[in-house]
Amino acid sequence: MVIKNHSNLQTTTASYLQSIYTDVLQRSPHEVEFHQAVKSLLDSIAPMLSQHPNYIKTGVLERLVEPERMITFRVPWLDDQGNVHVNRGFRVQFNSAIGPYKGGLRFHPSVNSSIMNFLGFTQTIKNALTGQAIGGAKGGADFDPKGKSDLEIMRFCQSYMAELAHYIGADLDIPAGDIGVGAREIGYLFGQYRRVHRQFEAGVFTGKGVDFGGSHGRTEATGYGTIYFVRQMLKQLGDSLNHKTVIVSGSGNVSIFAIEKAIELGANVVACSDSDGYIYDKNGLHLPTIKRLKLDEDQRICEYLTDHPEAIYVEGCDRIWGIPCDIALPCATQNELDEYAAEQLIDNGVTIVAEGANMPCTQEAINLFLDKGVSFGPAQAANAGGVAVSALEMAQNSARVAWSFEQVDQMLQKIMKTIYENSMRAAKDYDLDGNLVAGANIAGFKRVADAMVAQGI
Ligand code: NDP
Ligand code: 2IT
Repeated sequence: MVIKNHSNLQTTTASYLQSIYTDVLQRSPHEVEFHQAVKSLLDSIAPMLSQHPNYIKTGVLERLVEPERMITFRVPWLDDQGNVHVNRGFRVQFNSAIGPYKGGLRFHPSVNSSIMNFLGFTQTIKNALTGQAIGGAKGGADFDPKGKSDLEIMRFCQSYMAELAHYIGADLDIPAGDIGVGAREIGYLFGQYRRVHRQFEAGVFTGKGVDFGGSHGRTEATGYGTIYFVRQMLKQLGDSLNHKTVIVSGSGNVSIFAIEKAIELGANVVACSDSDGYIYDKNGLHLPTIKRLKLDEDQRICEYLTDHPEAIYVEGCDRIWGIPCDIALPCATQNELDEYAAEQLIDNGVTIVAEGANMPCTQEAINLFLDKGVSFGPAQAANAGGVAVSALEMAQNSARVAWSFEQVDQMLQKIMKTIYENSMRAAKDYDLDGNLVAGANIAGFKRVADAMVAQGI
């Protein structure tokens, strides 16, 4: 490849980064979530870049912000009444410099190319930060699983995978779950992949059932990992989760297992939500009820009050951040916690905010947390436990072995500690002590960038 001879090497790093950002805006004018994710990374690495002009000279950023490829396709399916529906399927294979493309699938009506690109870009940095050999990807469809029958979900998954099967593979691209895609969907998707390829290629998916190649602990990994990360943040402050008041948004995979581990470590988790509203139970949420409602019965969170009339239900999920707490964990979706919510949390004395979801805090909210000395754990570090255990699942599939839950959990704890330490160290190296946003972005970026430069790709 041609190494760019940047005439603007003499100009400031800031104007160089601005030119990268302007190009992204021009090339993908409507992709606001993607713009936000790119801007956050560029802002974070600015102090590091001015000390390492080689990254500018080799044009690595120009390459990093452009996905290697995006595949879009038609997903036709039949509902239970025999009506035809058509959704749009996506897979963005963002970066394969350090390993095969890796990242989840999201089924949600809001899915579009902006959401895919922001998630694929973030995944690239996150995966590098885990220290494992996984590149970045994301996929999904603008399909709404809410209210669909089991057979409709199965038909949709089969139609989606009939096309995607041609683009993935155990050494090429390995999908997993995300919003709207859990163990049931992974089962249907994997089954369809096997029909297309006529071989048992376990490593092509992670998050599989443990009876057909799944890893113990993958279901719990993201939520548990977030709490292990928070434990490190607290340790730095000479504190622990014991008796802390915690609020967690969402009530899906990440939220439920974050709640479970937080309770196990002595916290009082008082609130969680779904997209309709939130529940507040000041004496502590009863997790078995939430699990039954959300994992077994596909119910709305307001149903919690049927068994727990002492709790309160409030319509509108964003108002959850008005509840006083020590620790806030946004675990639902992007941009769910804005500047106003951050102000409320700070006024109520929050000390730690960690992102279980991807990009749940707006940039304005993050700036406020950092300015006011709130300890802030960014998504690419705090929720990396899910994909880290996915990589452990791939390792088990390659070796045709199965580790116990305890073995996987021990490895997860170690990985989260290392991610925390590496992020803190990277921040310190550039005089940004304690800024985990900068530290995580710098550490993740450096690994991918070095691999891209070394390979000339
Ligand atoms: P689930 O589908 O299991 O749960 C999502 C939860 O968030 C539900 O409670 C859902 O409520 C709520 N939610 C979704 N969209 C919205 C919205 N637009 N507004 C308000 N609430 C919403 O997904 P996961 O728990 O797997 O994912 C949650 C977040 O964590 C996502 O940002 C995902 O990218 C991220 N993540 C997931 C990982 C994983 O391993 N699963 C790994 C790392 C990050 P409702 O049911 O009403 O829609
Ligand atoms: O955002 C994420 O890290 C995930 N949805 C998990 C990806 C994976 O491949 O396990």
